[in-house]
Amino acid sequence: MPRRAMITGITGQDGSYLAELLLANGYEVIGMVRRSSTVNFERIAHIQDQLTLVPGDILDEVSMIQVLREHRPQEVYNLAAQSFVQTSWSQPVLTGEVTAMGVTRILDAIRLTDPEIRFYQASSSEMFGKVQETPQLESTPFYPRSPYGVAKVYGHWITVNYRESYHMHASSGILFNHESPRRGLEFLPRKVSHGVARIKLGLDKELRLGNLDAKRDWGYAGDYVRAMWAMLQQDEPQDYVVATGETHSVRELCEVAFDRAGLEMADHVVIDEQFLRPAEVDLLVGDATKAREKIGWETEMSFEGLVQMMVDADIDLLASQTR
Ligand code: NDP
Ligand code: GDR
Repeated sequence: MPRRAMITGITGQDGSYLAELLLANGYEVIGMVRRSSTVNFERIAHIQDQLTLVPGDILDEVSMIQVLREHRPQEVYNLAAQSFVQTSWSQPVLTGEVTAMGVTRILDAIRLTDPEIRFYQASSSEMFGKVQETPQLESTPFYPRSPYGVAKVYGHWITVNYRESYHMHASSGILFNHESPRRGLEFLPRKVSHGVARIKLGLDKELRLGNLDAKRDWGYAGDYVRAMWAMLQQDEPQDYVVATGETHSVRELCEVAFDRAGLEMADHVVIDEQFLRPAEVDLLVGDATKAREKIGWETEMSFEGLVQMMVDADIDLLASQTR
């Protein structure tokens, strides 16, 4: 019998890469999708015929109990979230309902239907926020700096709590920023790769950005979903930091991207206050020693390679759309 996994957030960046990985590993993949007035399956269109997509919402526990009862997965990956940090200030309550309380709802749905299910929670380096030590690892205290970060801290601790209260196989992956050509257009690296491509093709002249000095540990989403799967294959549930161990500023990322397209960053980047945040996370850099040693996780993509791949992909995409 093939193993069965259920993914919440399958229509997102990570959901699409994780679904590909699980299919390649011989899984039957159940994707929970929320109702919307227009279909948004772009990221999974190429594998849709191999997936079972079922309706459900992380805001609605009954819908998840229903899905779990009907499809009986052995593994559940909770990727659903309001995941854009900036939006979490304008929609703090929604962010809390989805990104924090949503985790309790799915954990409880699992507890009620089949507590043997192995559970993955998509925790985030945003929980470290105003960092208390550098680099950040599993034992680093949290100090979130946005409603999103606060919600993720809740999601993280409720996962730990269900593990300790009910002996569930629940693990939390503290993932640092990871990107790809499938990243949403509002996130910085994709905004830059897409903006550079538009300028290259003569569709735009400028790219409006916020804080160029923030530093992040950026990796490739395709590498990071391997860590999610590996965590659920361990005998013991645990929490792991997943990161490259390198940090770069927004400015450096822009330089690599503009350079790839043969353009000068200084000619096109404009600072626009609307993209500054009420509280910033200045520096993130992770120490993934535990993930390397315990689950054998390695990153394969370099920072430059990632940014260049995203710029190339956006130039190809826009060129094909304008032809
Ligand atoms: P995306 O924003 O690309 O995807 C989020 C997914 O959540 C989408 O499929 C979205 O569905 C779904 N979703 C949102 N609200 C609900 C809801 N009420 N019910 C059910 N599904 C919902 O995020 P990523 O793929 O980048 O990230 C995946 C997870 O990992 C998120 O939890 C994120 O917070 C976390 N994370 C991401 C990192 C990164 O760098 N990418 C780093 C650390 C953590 P729809 O398509 O319908 O909007
Ligand atoms: P982040 O990602 O907030 O780290 O959260 P994002 O790419 O949005 O921002 C990275 C950094 O770039 C700075 N920045 C800008 N950001 C955006 N989006 N737009 C701009 O114009 C801009 N200018 C500068 C930001 O201030 C920030 O410092 C991502 C999300 O995927 C979360 O869900 C995830 O948990 C964390 O990564 C780890």
